[in-house]
Amino acid sequence: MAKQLSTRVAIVGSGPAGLLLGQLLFRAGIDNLILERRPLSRVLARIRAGVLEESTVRVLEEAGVAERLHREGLVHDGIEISVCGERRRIDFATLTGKHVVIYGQTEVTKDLVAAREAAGLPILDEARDVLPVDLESDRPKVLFRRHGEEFELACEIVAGCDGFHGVCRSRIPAERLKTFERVYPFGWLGILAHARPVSDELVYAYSERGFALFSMRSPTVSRLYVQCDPNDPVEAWPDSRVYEELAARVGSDLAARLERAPSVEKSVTQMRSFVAEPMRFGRLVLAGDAAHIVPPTGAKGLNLAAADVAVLARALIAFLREGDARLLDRYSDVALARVWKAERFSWWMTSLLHKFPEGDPFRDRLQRAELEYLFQSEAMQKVLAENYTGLPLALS
Ligand code: FAS
Ligand code: PHB
Repeated sequence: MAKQLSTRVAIVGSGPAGLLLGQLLFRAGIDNLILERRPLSRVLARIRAGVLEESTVRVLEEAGVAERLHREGLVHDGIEISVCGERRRIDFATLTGKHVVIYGQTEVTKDLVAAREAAGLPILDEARDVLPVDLESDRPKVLFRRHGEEFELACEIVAGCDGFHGVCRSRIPAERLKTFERVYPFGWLGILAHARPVSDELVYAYSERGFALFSMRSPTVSRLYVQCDPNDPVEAWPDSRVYEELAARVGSDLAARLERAPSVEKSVTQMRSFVAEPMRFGRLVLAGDAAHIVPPTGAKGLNLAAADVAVLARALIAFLREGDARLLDRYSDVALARVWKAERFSWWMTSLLHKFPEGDPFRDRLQRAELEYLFQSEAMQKVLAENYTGLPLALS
């Protein structure tokens, strides 16, 4: 016999989307419970995104978890684009009056988990065989197993924040779900190293050998990426090869500043664009990577998750506190309007900066022309700057 539990919002997944939603609902006095498949220690150890839009910082402030972010985050007013060694700075402050904050997703997750634990709120990690059911009724449930026990969690809303490989999206009947996908013919090999960044700001580099990104987590920790074959095992990329390619893909002045410190983390990230529509089915709502994926070139993944949650939290608070379903009924449309603009920008940045496999000379010439146009046109630089720093967040 399954053990009976109940809450108002069952949140599946304790990544940034699930944790942020849980925190915003808690601060609005709405009972919620988070189910997480992995041990919490695994969740806290993940190295993922590094760039926060101002609107994401605002949402984290609203959640009451931005104090360390303001203390330790690095405010950046621009990035540099390098094309075969020649660089052009994209000046966010001048072009948009906005900036971004460099603060690792790992730290955002730690801050959200710390806030949840301080409030004495549960994260049921190592939850297995999670299965949302009765989603078209007004009393959905989530079945799961944990530490050998069977559970039945009664709720009013199931929030699918369980990422691209989660279970929630699959609980929408195929005939009610439309998906859109583009898989890229390359991946990113990323390393983390205790080494001073080569530049004060991020450098995105196009070269005939492939893309490279020089990012950071602090003035003494570099986060570095090189375009690689999507099927490359990390073993194919010893540090010596990573640093050789990083140096070869950017101008000699930056290459000379590359401190070749041993990597403390190394992983290959696949590159895909993906959207599932709608982001709601009955009492199930999707947020974050559960509903959409972007290639990380535009630094949008984490920021899109935060934007979904900013809208969803408002919709659930109105619905569960005042019985007002209007924003909940509009949630999918409002979220997807932003998602598709971020999908476009992420696809554009990826297509602009990566070396595509041979075979399409016309495409290659268009790419070089677009890079040249970006370097020459302030209008084009403004388009990049306003998308990179984040479009205005529509909450209804
Ligand atoms: P997440 O995937 O972070 O969280 C989902 C959670 O649900 C996980 O903890 C998972 O264990 C859990 N879960 C899954 N199935 C479950 C189930 N059945 N039951 C219970 N729990 C379940 N974005 C950038 O902007 N820049 C980057 O550089 C970048 N790098 C990335 C590298 C990698 C390897 C990956 C996978 C993603 C990267 N992203 C990057 C995107 C990433 O930051 C996501 O956008 C962000 O984690 C989205 O957060 P969530 O939607 O919470 O999903
Ligand atoms: C990172 O620092 O991990 C990072 C920064 C910018 C990106 C992608 C990843 O576009």
